[in-house]
Amino acid sequence: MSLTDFSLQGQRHKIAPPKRYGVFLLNDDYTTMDFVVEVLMDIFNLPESRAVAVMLQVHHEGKGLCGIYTRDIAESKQQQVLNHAAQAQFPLMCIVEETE
Ligand code: TYC
Repeated sequence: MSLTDFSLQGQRHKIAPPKRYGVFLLNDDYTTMDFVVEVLMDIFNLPESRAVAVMLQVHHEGKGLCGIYTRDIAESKQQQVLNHAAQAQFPLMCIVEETE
């Protein structure tokens, strides 16, 4: 990962860009397709066509990427998904993984 050089009050500094984290949905047999599409549109701001494509990828392949964010945002999105699913009594699982 490339470092950015900058100087502050006459001193040189290097900062690394923040690590990026992928938020993924996992498949299950109970959560409805409509609910997953709604989550992808409302929480991950995907247009309906992309939301349907990601939902079908999860349904067929077991896992699908919803978005890539800094750690705080990724964990906040994950929590929003888990809260929304619990409220609707669906077992939808959402995980966060550091990207390479
Ligand atoms: N497999 C679910 C069904 O057939 C749909 C589904 C898709 C569930 C994606 C979870 O992350 C998921 N109703």
